[in-house]
Amino acid sequence: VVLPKGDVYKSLQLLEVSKQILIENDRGGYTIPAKGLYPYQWNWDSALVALGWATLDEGRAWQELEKLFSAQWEDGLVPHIVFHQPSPTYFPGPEIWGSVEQPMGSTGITQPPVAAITVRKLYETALNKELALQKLKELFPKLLAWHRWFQSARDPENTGLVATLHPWESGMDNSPAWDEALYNVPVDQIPPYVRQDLGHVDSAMRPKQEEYDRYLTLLYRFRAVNYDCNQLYFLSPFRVTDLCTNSVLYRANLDLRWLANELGQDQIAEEVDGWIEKARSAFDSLYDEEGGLYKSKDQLTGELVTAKTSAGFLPLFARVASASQAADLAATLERWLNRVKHGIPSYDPESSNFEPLRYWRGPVWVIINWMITDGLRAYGYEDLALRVEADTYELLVSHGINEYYDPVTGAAAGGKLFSWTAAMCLAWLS
Ligand code: 9WN
Repeated sequence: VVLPKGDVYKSLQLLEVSKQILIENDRGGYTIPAKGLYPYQWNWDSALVALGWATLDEGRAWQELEKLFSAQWEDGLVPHIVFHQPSPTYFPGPEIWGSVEQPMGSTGITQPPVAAITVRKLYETALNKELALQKLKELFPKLLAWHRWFQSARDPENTGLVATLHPWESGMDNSPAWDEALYNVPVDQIPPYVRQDLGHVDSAMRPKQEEYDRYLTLLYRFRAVNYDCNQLYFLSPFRVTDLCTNSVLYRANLDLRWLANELGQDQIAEEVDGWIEKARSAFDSLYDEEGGLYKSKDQLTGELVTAKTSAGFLPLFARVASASQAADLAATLERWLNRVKHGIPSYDPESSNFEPLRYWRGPVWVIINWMITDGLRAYGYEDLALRVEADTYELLVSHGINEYYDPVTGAAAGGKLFSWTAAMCLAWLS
């Protein structure tokens, strides 16, 4: 980040606050995203938070991943939430994913697979090379098992792109990209429930009740078959090709292949190469040339979704866009940035149902800014990357380290003292 003159003091303050947030949210080897609102270990949060820990304590960064992978299922799935200790402040918790008599240790769905990207970054930048090699050797087979699970459980028809079966798996729960597919899910007779999130943040910032009814309908349907990964793909009434998951997976596969080469695992590198090749050509089917943006797809209708979201820029982070697609994406991004005070909005600010404060339906998420700027740089759009970074810096300095921000006013929103925002700050400014 190029800091405006005289801002060194502000930056140091920001770094100190970020460090304190990670320390406060540390639960002994894993980091909760935010007190009260999210009291467990979340999958992609942890993988990103490890990048923040790496700037403070390499051993602690590796530990974050080890804790996450300690919950890996036998079939290879790495769960979206790990319930290390009971907590009454989050719904749905272990007794809903399992039962009151037999609570589960984790959820039975996953999240965008950031971990291999983190492992490569930690390994490449490690000061303690010996520790890094040892941790890489321990984690590599686990990463591989998870990526194989994506291929077999989430692309059983060999399309080259993986399916996402629950909005929570996408990490962008109530994104407008899921509106059509989610409202096609019939709401079952589900046990009455009380949401806990609304006790922590304003309901105007959170997903709506009709969305939660469907999130739970899906959960109970999956629970009924014990989250059997061979059945879920075929029985889920919600099945999408999510751009975020597929972009992160594509990038993670590039990094997994790099790690395999580093370990001299040629055969595995070839296997991963096969997945990359298949995905590369399949990605083109998600490109909306007219819109100048990639789009997610509803696998059950076969249609690209209509919503234009910030996930549409993530093929840059993946490195899967062509040079001309990257040019279109950069032009679209500039248009979006010109419409708001602070980028990057999570939803097209030109849309009539753009909501600057409601979760994934407009607000700025610092983790997404980090991914998109990484991608812009890789394609040579340095000025645009700097513009987004300056915007992000301004949000952090003026509004604090929150879950997300209003792109119109800059106001901080969602959970406070938020771990992955703090971690991105450390990774960026350190
Ligand atoms: C459900 C923890 C998580 C993030 C997701 C974000 C939100 C959970 C929720 O919080 O999702 O997983 O209850 O809203 O959408 O990306 O991992 O920070």
